[in-house]
Amino acid sequence: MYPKTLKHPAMAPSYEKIAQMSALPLWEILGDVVGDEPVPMGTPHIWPYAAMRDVLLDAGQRISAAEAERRVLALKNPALERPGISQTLFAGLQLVLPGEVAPSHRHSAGALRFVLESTGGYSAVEGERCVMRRGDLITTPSWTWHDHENTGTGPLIWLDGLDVPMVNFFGARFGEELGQEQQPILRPDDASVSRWASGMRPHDQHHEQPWSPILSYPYERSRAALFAAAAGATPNPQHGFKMTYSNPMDGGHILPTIAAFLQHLPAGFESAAWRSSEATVFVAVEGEGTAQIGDSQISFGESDIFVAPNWSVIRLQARRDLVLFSFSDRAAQQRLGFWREDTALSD
Ligand code: 1HN
Repeated sequence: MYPKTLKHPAMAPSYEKIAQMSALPLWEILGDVVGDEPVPMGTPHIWPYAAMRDVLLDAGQRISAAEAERRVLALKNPALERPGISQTLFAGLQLVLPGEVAPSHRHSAGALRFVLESTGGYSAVEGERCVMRRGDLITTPSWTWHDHENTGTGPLIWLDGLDVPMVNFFGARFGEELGQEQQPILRPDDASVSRWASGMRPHDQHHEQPWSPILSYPYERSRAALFAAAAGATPNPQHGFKMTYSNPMDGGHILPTIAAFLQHLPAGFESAAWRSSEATVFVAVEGEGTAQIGDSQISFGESDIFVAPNWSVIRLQARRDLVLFSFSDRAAQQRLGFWREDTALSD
């Protein structure tokens, strides 16, 4: 608990007594409690998709989606104790085989799904089926019922991103099973896209919750928006062309805790260095590149997943035309008022 070399050795005789009283002399540990700037938590790391997919498909032969409840391989940061990809975020790869259903439940943790492989299927959220195609982003806000079904002929695989570590940090974890495999469907497929995602909103519907009423951001639309914005524009030095998935009610993030982004780096683009107080999970949707994160050099291709811990310096390079999806805890940090970035780093 105390530093090896005490700052105030003259006080040492009283430290045993202070410890026995379940107290701490702040003057010895102030730097650990406040400090000048963040210390990155966890380590940069990459999970190559091909290898993860093999293990996941093997699990698919041995345990059913119903038995598993959720057939998910959690991506555990090698430098953290808890099963998170960062101190604040949970990430996992989930497999649902043809004909299988992951049964309906709900919980305090909010989630997003980024679809990596699909021949047909959907995630049902709060009475609505969100169709799953590669590159689609689907959200499951806190305490919304959700179940998943593969209606295709091949494996359905996606990246799960959840705010589980944040919910657990607060000790606010609740959960409930529906008791039936699938929830009743109340609206047409992708109703939230047609109702809320066209720059219009329904006159007679209110949406007071702190998340986006759009539950699905289809890749076709997101990619088209990204490339339209990039056409003829100058890339941002740190991010290339980058867009934020946004809440049409207020322009904020998709979830109160998790922000999501899609960015395009043209072949050959080398970004300037950047860091921010958020931890970010990246997945390459198209192309390949390299990332320098802190002291780690990472080479990635399609569907590979890698993490940048909070306050780690990030540089991205596109070997081929690159589309990167990412999610981070920026939404929570901005709501709480302490998110910061630093773009003035010298190379
Ligand atoms: C969960 O409910 C799902 O519903 C996926 O698909 C991953 C990881 C931790 C806790 C709950 C799902 C999860 C999860």
